[in-house]
Formats: sequence, structure tokens, C-alpha cells
Amino acid sequence: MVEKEGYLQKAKIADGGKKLRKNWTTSWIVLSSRKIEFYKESKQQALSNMKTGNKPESVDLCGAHIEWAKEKSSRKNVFQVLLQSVPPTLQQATTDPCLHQSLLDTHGQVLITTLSGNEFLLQSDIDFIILDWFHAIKNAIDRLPKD
Ligand code: I3S
Repeated sequence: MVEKEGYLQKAKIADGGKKLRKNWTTSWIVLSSRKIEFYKESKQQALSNMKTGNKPESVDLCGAHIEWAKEKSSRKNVFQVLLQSVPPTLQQATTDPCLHQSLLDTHGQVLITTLSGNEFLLQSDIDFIILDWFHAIKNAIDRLPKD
């Protein structure tokens, strides 16, 4: 179920722990209870692409962290979303990082080290828009199972 959608400025700054060159683009962002989808196109284009099976970039919010990131940009109103990535060896068992964590807990095994795999910056010049997004994403994360 969609909780919030709208346009924001987005820059992906790390992928799989690897730092990326910052490149701000406008993105159509769709937040649902446990994921965020980033569409490169306008909402209208995104909707018509969906019919043809074109998939957006999608991130799982389980184990994610969100925080204001004043020091990461000269722009105002920037926050970052840090996502947990599951080591490739564990991905075979399940693609669900939260479920995986609890499986390991139950068996008393060594916990996964949380890797900050992917990092995004999100930004809007309009104060209330960015505040709404920050709280919507934070609330979604807080409702999910904890590490
Ligand atoms: O993290 P930086 O280096 O301050 O980010 C700026 C640069 O990535 C710049 O690109 P080039 O270094 O490729 O020219 C971008 O155009 C800027 O938007 C970045 O800074 P801001 O402060 O806008 O995030």
C-alpha cells in the first residue's frame, strides 16, 4: 500500500559500500510500508512504464537508518537513507534481511555485521515537503522489525 509519493531530488552516494560520484536528479518517489521505489521518470511516464514491466530501483527499508545530513551537501534540507545489505552468502537462504536476522538469532549464531551497503541523499528546497518525507520514512522504518 502506498503511504506517500512525490518528487524529490535524489543522489545515490554509495552502492554496496562503494562510494559513488554524487549526481542529483529529480526522482518520483513512492514509499510503501517497507520499501521505497525510485522512478527516474515523471509519475505519468512511470505509470505507463509499469504496464510494460519496467522495474524502478527499489530499496528495502528493513534495517535502514535515516538522518539529516547537513555535512554531506551544500544544499539545504538534505537527509540520508542508509540501507542494510545482506552478505551474498546469506542471500541464498532468504532475500529478507529482517527474517534472516531473526533466523540467526534463534540459532544463537553470529549476527550479521550490518553493512551500510547503499546510501541515498534526498532533498527538497521546500521545508515542509522535506519534513513530511523525513517523518514518513522514519515512521515506516520504526514500524519494521529491529536488527
Ligand atoms: O560532495 P560534493 O563533491 O560537494 O558534491 C558536489 C559534486 O558532486 C558536484 O559534482 P562534480 O564534482 O561532478 O562537479 C555536484 O554537481 C554538486 O551538486 C555536489 O554538491 P552538492 O553540495 O550539491 O551536494
